[in-house]
Amino acid sequence: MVEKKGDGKSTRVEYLMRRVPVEEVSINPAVPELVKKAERDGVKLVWHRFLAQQPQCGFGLLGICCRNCNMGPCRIDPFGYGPDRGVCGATADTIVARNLIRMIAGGAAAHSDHGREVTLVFKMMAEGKAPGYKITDVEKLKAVASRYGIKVEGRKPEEIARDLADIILNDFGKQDEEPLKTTEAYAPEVRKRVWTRLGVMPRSIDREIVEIMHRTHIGVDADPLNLLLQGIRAALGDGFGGSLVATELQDILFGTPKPVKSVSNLGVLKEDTVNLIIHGHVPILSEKVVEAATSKKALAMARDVGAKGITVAGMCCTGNEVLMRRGIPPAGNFLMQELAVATGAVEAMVVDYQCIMPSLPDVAACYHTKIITTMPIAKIPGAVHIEFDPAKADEVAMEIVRTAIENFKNRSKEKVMIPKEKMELVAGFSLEAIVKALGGTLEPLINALRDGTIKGIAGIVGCNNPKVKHNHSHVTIAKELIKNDVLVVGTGCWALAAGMAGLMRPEAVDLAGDGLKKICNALKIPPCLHMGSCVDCTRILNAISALAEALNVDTPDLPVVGSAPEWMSEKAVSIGTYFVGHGVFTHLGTVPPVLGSPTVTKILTDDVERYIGGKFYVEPDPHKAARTLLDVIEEKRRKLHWPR
Ligand code: SF4
Ligand code: MSK
Repeated sequence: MVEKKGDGKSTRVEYLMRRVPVEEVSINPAVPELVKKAERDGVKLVWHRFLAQQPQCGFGLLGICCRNCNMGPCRIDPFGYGPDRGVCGATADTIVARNLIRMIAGGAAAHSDHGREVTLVFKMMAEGKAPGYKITDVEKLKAVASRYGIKVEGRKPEEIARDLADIILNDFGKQDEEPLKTTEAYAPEVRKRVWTRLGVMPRSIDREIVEIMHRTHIGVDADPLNLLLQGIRAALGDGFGGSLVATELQDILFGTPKPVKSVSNLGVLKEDTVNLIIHGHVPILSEKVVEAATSKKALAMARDVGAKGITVAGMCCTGNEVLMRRGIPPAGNFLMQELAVATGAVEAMVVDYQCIMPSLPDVAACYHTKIITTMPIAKIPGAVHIEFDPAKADEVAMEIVRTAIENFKNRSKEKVMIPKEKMELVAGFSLEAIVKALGGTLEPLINALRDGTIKGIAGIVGCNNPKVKHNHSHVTIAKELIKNDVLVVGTGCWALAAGMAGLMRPEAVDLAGDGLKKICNALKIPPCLHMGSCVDCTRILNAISALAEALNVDTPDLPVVGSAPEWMSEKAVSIGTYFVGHGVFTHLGTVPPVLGSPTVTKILTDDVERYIGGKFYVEPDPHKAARTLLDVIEEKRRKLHWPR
């Protein structure tokens, strides 16, 4: 990274940075401000490392390298002058399809392991073995249990919870050919028939992931279509068994989100308080950290060290979880995690798992911040490890908060620079909250869609990626869609981007078309709705399924589109695939590594629509992408004979 360039003065990275003006890395003014500060402090960030990787491997970008066995690694020449097969005989089609579904396996594994962890804690709670947890939303517990056919009348909530946990846990490792109980409980009947006909109905969450690893081993499945179908099956297993289960049980444990006001961006950090950031994905520990940090005991400890209080701020999807349920202000999304440390004002960043940059301890070494890992499956060299134990959640949370408070004295005032940017937002639009805002039924939304007051619904999700300007595509696409009367709902780092850009304030209705503005004003909602974290993408799917059932159509018939404008993670590949599995036209704003196989590219962006109703569409230009999404919505409305 610090390799010398020819002139002997500047490093390669500095040379490259000169080609990309810092002002252009993000639409968020707090970002370039802190990138410059980090550079002054001698800190390297994700953008520097991205530039140091240039040019990135062309074979990797096209998906045509394979190292699935030790006869390789093998590469296919995309220009036809070199090898057209790997040593074993695998073609570009086979290699690309195998690589892609291994990404799905990775994403499905991450989501579903999150779902498993929540279910295990939920079960411990129901058995009285996790005293720090309780059932917060009994009504939701009963509603969810009833879907699975569990008797709820006349029973204690803990008894119902035990039965629910057992059924859900069984879905992870069962060995029969029957569909997941969660798919049975939640998927529309028409979709179930489509998936059964195609042979993509998930049988067991773990099994579909294992089967991907088996099929992509040297010398097993070489048929690209057959491989991709298994990718869809694993993604559907993730959607139902992993993500949806995580969402539902988290709601039961911590409360189903309802609209809540907060503020976002790095300006939520404060100079005179202990600043503690919670980052990652699973709210099991972070909920407890918030409780501990807001306790009188913690406040007294903070005052003892000279702080005015404790500011807890969120990052990435753990941030979304505690924002939705507790109004905890999010400091930023994926690309901003190192910048939060570079403010020099963060006493501790507590991480659980997923989307946590291993570079955090390196950045923290320039300041006083303690990076605290908490999960046995996610340790980082250079971090402090305080292990989560569900049986002692309150004690662990207090130890973390104490560690942050004790670190306040080590803060160096000269190194502190907190950007002033912050933005008000309203979050917490679970499906239940949306239905409540609509007056208890989806009917008003259906009527508005049918008569064209709202033209359609777009679910925008996914990450940040240094390949594109931070938050630019997220915000551009959302603005274009609301301007054209499309209600935008979304999750993950998109939700944080939209919040920081002011699209989740009631005032954002001024950016909406007349029809959408009318509905938003009547319901007192912003035109972009925060539906939660990455696993909460299933809230969007539940909404789509409910609309389709109410209208007596299949999900692909609805004027609904999906978009992941700045995606980067394997989880996003799995999410995109289960959206397509639900028949949703799904836009990807960064190019997936599939172009090395025209066959696989055509299956994903064309053929698959004939079988399943949805397909992928790849377009890095956010304006063009928004235009196409609007065209798709218009075409769907035309087919439904709805006014356009
Ligand atoms: Fe090469 Fe085939 Fe081994 Fe892949 S599986 S590394 S293509 S020999
Ligand atoms: S945090 S998976 S960068 S959305 Fe869910 Fe953001 Fe993507 Fe992680």
